[in-house]
Amino acid sequence: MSVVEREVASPHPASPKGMVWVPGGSFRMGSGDFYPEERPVHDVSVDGFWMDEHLVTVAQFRRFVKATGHVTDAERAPDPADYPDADPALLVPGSLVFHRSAGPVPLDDFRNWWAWVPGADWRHPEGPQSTVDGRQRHPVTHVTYADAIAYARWAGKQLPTEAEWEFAARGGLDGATFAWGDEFAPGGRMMANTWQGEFPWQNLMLDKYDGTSSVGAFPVNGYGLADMTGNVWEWTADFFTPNHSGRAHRRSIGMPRVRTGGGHAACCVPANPRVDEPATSESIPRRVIKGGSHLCAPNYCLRYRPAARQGEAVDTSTCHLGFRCIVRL
Ligand SMILES: [Ca+2]
Repeated sequence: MSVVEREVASPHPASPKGMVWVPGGSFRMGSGDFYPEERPVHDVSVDGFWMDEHLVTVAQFRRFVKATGHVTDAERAPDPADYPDADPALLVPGSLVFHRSAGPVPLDDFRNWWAWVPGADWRHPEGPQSTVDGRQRHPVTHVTYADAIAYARWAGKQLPTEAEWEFAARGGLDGATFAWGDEFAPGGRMMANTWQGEFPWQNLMLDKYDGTSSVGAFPVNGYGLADMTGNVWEWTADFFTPNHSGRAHRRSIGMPRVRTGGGHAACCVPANPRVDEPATSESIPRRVIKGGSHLCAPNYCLRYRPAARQGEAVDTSTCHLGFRCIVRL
């Protein structure tokens, strides 16, 4: 028996449309080489599942809205009862939009590049005067966690857990820094839509894209998944934890798998872990987002890696956050 057990083929002959089979297996989740929230590296196993081969696009989200009449959170005025400390004048429909600064700015204050823009939503990503014309195959943005869940339910799908997402992003390259290996731009080839240059003012666009890009504009990973790195961050179903060491709110679905291969002593690997309780200290819970975005730059946010993770408040929508879905057996 090998240390990494994998079902190499789908148990079903026909793929759901637009989805690829991600075989189950064990992997090393997290990284000890970058940010503290990614530590410690630990063994995890996940069962196989189907995953959208690309991010949910503007066109796909439009079909969902047409079918259901769904109104996104960004298109609705926040309820003052939920935000007792907020200026009522600011409780209008809107979303967070990135603005490039004119020059270098202190990186410890995100207000130097993020602005709350009334009228920004998935149809108007930069504000009310903007449109998604010509961007139908770009990932939908300005969606909250609830919006992503609503879409997934309509599609008969789910959002991935963090472990499922990270396993999928690694594409079979267990322990690699990036989804395609250990080198950022192998042979000079850009592998994802990130930010090259000094964030947040100098975007060199070596990858040719300022802002979002059409899904699938960059090479797919080992499982055939596009844009698991960069373009936009992706919602996952897990609540955020400051790192991987806490087990208080973490549970596994199914029996732990016993590893006996490789001459190592047998040990137990958590199967299908998920964090399904929020931190009690958060008035608005945060969920894990993965993958990094077109705004991730080495000088500020080297998070265009499978192990990278951030917490995002569930009521937040931005111009660099979207999602994709999975289907479990
Ligand atoms: Ca870019």
